[in-house]
Amino acid sequence: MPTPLGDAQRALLDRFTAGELTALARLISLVENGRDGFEALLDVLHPRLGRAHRIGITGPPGAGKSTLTAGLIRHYRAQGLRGGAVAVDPTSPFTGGALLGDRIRMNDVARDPGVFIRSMATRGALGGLALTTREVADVLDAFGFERVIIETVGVGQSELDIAAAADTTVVVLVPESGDSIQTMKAGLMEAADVFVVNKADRPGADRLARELSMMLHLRLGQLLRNIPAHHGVDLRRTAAPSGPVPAAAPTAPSDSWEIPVLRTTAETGAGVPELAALIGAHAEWLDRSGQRRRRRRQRLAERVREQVGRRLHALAWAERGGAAVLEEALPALEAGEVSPYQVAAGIVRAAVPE
Ligand SMILES: Nc1nc2c(ncn2[C@@H]2O[C@H](COP(=O)(O)OP(=O)(O)O)[C@@H](O)[C@H]2O)c(=O)[nH]1
Ligand SMILES: [Mg+2]
Repeated sequence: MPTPLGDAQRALLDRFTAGELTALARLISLVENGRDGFEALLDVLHPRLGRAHRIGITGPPGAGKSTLTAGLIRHYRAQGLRGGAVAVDPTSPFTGGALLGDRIRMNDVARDPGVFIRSMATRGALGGLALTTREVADVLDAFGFERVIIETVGVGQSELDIAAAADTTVVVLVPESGDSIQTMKAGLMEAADVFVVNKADRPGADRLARELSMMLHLRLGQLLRNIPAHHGVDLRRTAAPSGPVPAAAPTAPSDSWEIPVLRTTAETGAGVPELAALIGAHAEWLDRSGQRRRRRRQRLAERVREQVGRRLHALAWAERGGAAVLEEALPALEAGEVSPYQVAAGIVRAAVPE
């Protein structure tokens, strides 16, 4: 069991429950920095999770992810929904950071109590940045935000992991990335529930959108060929040019989600309502198809695995003196008197006595 809450933590939780934004900010900092008792706080918050729809926004740096995030939050606010966002992007933090442009765009939404925006510190996350980001998203969910946006730069595996933890993942590309479509990381393709071609005001946006649609169409066709025919219908035959269905128009089985491609100009807000509508349609599909339950179940199991890893790590290194054991063993290691495996086994034994 996590340690029980202390008085200060209980007081913080009361203010959090009352909807105080300063308490939310404080709690997020505790989680972000892995301060004493943060696991106990997350434990108490857990029953309050599950109301928010989580939206992952990922793509190359400068694609307009933050601009889109701000646009979506504005759109949700106009609908009376509250929106929280957490961004993992060391190159352009939401606040206090390098990009003046970001600050200006976020400022007008940042004064609103129904909005909370946070850039993640990318150092010192206990158990990894991806896990900590998901926990911050949990805190926003528990606070009562109906929409939680997680913005990440789609460059590395850990960023993709973050995006994959969302209910709906939006992959944002720009015309400049058109040439790289062939070489685009498979992971980024696989992660997408919705594709956005942003900066549609620039030349090449239409072409990129067409290429993406074509690629998705091809992939859908391939997918269908690998699905065994059901209800006596041979999908191969109906999809063939000579069949009753006109040329190359594979349609997905009725319970699958066809990944849409949308053009936006985030700077002017053009396409933002359409993006919100697509996210809403995907949310409905998640419910209808049972996918939301499946994804949440996987996420819960994954969280347990990650937390076990984090606890064992903390036990071995901080709480049962693993670092000191290693330090002490270094001369013997160097002299070849013990192997790294023997030292490691000793540290693990001290952490988890049999
Ligand atoms: N021309 C054009 N520029 C845009 C558009 N959306 C965003 N930008 C600009 O692109 C730059 C990067 O935007 P930002 O939202 O910070 O991108 P991020 O790094 O993906 O979060 C900023 O200077 C924006 O003003 C758009 O639709 N058209
Ligand atoms: Mg950004």
